Order: sequence, then C-alpha cells, then structure tokens
Amino acid sequence: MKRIATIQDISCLGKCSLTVALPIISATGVEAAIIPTAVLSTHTMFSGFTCKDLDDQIIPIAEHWKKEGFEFDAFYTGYLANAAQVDKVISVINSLKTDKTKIIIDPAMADNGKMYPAFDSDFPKEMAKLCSIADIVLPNITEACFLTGTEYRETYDLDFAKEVMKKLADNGAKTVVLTGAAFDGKYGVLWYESETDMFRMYEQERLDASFHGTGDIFSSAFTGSLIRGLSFESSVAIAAEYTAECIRITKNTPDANWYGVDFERAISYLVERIESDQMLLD
Ligand code: PXL
Repeated sequence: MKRIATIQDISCLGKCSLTVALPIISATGVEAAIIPTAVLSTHTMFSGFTCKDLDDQIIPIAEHWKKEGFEFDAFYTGYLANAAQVDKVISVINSLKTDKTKIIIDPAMADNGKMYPAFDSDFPKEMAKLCSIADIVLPNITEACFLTGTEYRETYDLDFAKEVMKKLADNGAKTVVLTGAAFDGKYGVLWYESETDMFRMYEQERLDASFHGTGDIFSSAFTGSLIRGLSFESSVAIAAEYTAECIRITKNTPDANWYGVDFERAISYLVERIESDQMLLD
C-alpha cells in the first residue's frame, strides 16, 4: 500500500487539517502517517482557541521512523504552528525522502486577503522556504500573493494569476496548483508545470457559498488520489468535484455548522470516483 506522511495540526474540533486529512486519505486507499505540528482546541476562526505547539516532537518522530526504515511515497504538509517549524519540516523531509517521494506543500496560512490569526507578516517568507522544495504547491490566491510579495487583489485576471504562479515556480516549486481560481468569469483550479511551461485549468461551476476547511479537503483528496496512482488531471478533477460536492451537501443542510463542511456525507462519492478512475488504469 502507498504511504503518505502528512504534517499539519490537530484542530480537535473544526473539520480541518488532520481531522479531515486522515479520513480522506484513508478513503483514497492510501496509508496516512502523521506528524502533528500542534494541538488546538479548535481551528483559529473560533475566538479563544487553545494551542500547544509540538515543536519538540517533530524531529524525534522522524528519527524513530528513520531508524525503523520507513519510506514514504509523499510528504504532504499543511498548517504549521510557527515559523521555526519550517526548518524542522524541511529537515524531516530531507532526511526521509527517497527518489520516489513526492513533496506536496499546502501553505495553509491565509485566505480572503488576510493571514490566519496566529501568523504575523514575517511568516510567508519562512513558508516560501518550504515551498521552494515542493514538487507541488497548493496555494489559494491570497497565499500565492503573500508568498511572492505580490500585492493581493480581490479580483484579478488570468495574466495576474499566471504572473504570481510563475513567481512561485521561480522560487523552486516544480508545479503550482492555484485553488479557487476565479477570473474573467471562470472558476476552478489552475495549474502551472514549470518543466513544460504549461498552464492548464479544470473549470467547474462556482457555488454561491464558501466554507472553512475546503482548502484542506481539496489538498487531502488531491494528494491521496495522486499517490494512489491516478493522473495529475484526474486527481485535480476528483479533488475539485469532491470539494464541490461537500459544499453542495452542506449548503442544503438546514442545521449545517458554520465551521466546516459535511465532508463525511460525500465520502462514498469520493471512493466511487477513485475506484472508477482506478479501474480505467487496471
Ligand atoms: O484550514 C486551515 C487551517 C488549519 N489549521 C488551523 C487553522 C486553519 C485555518 O484557519 O486555523 C489551526
């Protein structure tokens, strides 16, 4: 079985980071090992959240894995507790990666033009260091702007998106996947492969709702699908449609929680998409 090591926080309640990455990666038929970066009572959109960083556990967990001889098909990183964790995560990846290991970085730190509450304006510079070693980086437009020192624009056109994505590739990431790309009346996922200098877009219907945690849902479904063995294009399509399905279901639920989507009720949709794409490959 393929194995992903995912490095992000445990928000004990809030349907984001590890509480969604674990079930979603499992649903894609891939083993998920974890290095938790912090334990929070909730995600940081709640007021009064508690947070205990696990700075002193990151390296020891990796050293034990190394001693045991574990190998990983991918490292997939998300929310880190602080800027100092970047160097630790880079050293974990460098110590455990092999020729086949994909490095997938979701620079979870900002949305809608604003940094998440726990981070200051110096954080993007550190996160950019982590993105520089990525095979695939998965930012939203706010993160892409902040990582590249580009002024954030609430509305933008394709040329602007391309410029920011190329800057991220110049920083070292081999492929840049812009999630929630919205320009010129189009909506979907836009990606840039530096090796071929090609942009591609997966277009989808823009849903009139936005929920917290959908970036983590997209990244987890994409990473799981890709490591399961599906093509890049199929992995983007499955992750985009699964995320949209989660939003649709949640929108239609009268007592839905504000803090996250009901991704659980679309798990069967995800499994069926993965199995049918896998069958085409077998
Ligand atoms: O969904 C990204 C995320 C992950 N972890 C924590 C967060 C957030 C976004 O706010 O606060 C703790």
